[in-house]
Amino acid sequence: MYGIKQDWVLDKRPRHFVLDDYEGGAPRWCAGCGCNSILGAVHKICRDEQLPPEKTLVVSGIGCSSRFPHYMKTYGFHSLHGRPLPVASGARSRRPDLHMFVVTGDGDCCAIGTAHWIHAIRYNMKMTVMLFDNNVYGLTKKQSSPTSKQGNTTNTHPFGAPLPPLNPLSVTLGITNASFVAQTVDWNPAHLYATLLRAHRHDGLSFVRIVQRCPHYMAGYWDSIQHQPEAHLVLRDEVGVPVDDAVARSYGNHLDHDPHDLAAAKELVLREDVLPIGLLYLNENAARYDEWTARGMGMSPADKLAGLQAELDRMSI
Ligand SMILES: Cc1ncc(C[n+]2csc(CCOP(=O)(O)OP(=O)(O)O)c2C)c(N)n1
Repeated sequence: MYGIKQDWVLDKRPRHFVLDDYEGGAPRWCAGCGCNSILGAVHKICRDEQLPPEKTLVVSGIGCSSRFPHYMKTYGFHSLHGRPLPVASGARSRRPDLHMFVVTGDGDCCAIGTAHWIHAIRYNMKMTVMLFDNNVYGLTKKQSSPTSKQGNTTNTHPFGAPLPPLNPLSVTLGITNASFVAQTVDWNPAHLYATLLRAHRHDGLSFVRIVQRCPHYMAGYWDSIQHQPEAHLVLRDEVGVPVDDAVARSYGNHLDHDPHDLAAAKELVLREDVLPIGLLYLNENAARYDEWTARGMGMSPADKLAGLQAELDRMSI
């Protein structure tokens, strides 16, 4: 006899994900590119948080860094230059069930995507936004980006970038309704992992600037920080990025910083003597636009139609 047996039960086995469940194609980034360590951290976070791959979405713009979704075995959207945030906001507005990561370069976010960056921060929809800040346009072969240091030579400014750089953290901290702003570096895997994990667990939009090496076009550019432990200032607080022994041993400069203090955060990000790493700012009470956009999602088609009809009736003369 054909058909499903009456006493048939669905055997739902508990699922356990390993790194292989998140690792997509082999990365084509240069050896030593900071993108590689960030990818490793995100793979580990997915595994440690046991995020179902089919419920995880990585959205990127265009750039070397934005190849990221190809190296994830999750859903991915390699969008347009400067547009990962509107794409991610659109997805989030109707998909509260997804785990979402956004990858954006300093050209992608701080030049062509600036308007979207400002509004996405204000929308505060739940997603982890990673700014891969290598201070250069990598994919298009070494043009100045808005975050390039003054005097840095590039193909667009062979005699040195003429303007002082835009500070992506000061900008973000200046945007209404910002809720989570952090900084880390690609060369310390323990701090990178802890920062991104803390960001992922935040209920709202977490913005993490990752200081990132581009060994091909910017060889040695970050050496004065990377190879000098005292050039890092590790921020500590109970609700901040946890500092484990490995990080504590690597860097001697520590500061107790209350991330709820916006004025202190704004001062910290302007410091040029040290690079503050950890959670700079946190506002757990910031309004969430995705809670508003998801309203009515449970409505039946009949209820939606009835609501529409009622509105149309209101307009009848
Ligand atoms: C609308 C549009 N303008 C310009 C480009 C060319 N373009 C592609 S990537 C890029 C800059 C990439 O730099 P960044 O965002 O810093 O990423 P990286 O490659 O350094 O990771 C530019 C200008 C494009 N693809 N689309």
